[in-house]
Amino acid sequence: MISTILSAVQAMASDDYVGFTFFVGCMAMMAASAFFFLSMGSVEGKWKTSLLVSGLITFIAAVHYFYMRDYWAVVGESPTFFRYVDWTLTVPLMCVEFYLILKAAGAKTGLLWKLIWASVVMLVAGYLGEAVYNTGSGPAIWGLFSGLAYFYIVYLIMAGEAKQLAQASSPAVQKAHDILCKFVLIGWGIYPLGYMIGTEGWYDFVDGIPVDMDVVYNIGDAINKIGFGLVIYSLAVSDK
Ligand SMILES: *C/C=C(C)/C=C/C=C(C)/C=C/C1=C(C)CCCC1(C)C
Repeated sequence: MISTILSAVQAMASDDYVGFTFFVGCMAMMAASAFFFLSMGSVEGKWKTSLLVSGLITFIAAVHYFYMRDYWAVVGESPTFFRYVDWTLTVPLMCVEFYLILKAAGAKTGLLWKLIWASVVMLVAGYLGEAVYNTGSGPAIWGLFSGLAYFYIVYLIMAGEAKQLAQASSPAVQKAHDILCKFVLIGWGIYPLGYMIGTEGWYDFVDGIPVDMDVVYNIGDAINKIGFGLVIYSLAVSDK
């Protein structure tokens, strides 16, 4: 596998933005993981698990990025399968982050499961639209289902149960919750854009956008996975 990687690196074309962002993604996710894991030693005990989860999110992504980079270099197609396995592991862990910071205010595992189930529905529907029913109106229909689950998550954290818990939390937790909400609302909003660009059967207005779906997904992952972790990190160092 190493030799495959090396020969693929040598062969990477200078305009291969997908290959390039996969490569940078590997490094960024690894560096972020090292940072989050090593920071665990310098924060209060109550924040250690949150930082551990931040590190796991970027670490799981790093491993998948190595596979995806390789797959793209060798097969030359979008690594849809690895992409969705990665998301199915990391997005529920991002839901765990919400639960962990709100636990002191009384968050119950029921809320956690709602978030996790909604994220699984969102991702399974997205996978079906991208990889299984990816012709005709399939992508639009499954994309809609996926979008509904996404908005349910947005509702839970910005207006529903999680929001109420955040309001009953310390100012530092409240602030972190607000920023994480913005990541979900704006940062996660990058993904449906990539989906529309990359999946046949979507509206024509995105067809002309000269960016590859995987570049959009890779930028989204870097912003959201590392960004989420940094919000948790700054909460952990500011709230003793
Ligand atoms: C680290 C990975 C993250 C945060 C992935 C998030 C993915 C999404 C929010 C995907 C959402 C989608 C829709 C809302 C509709 C179209 C299909 C998806 C799966 C791209």
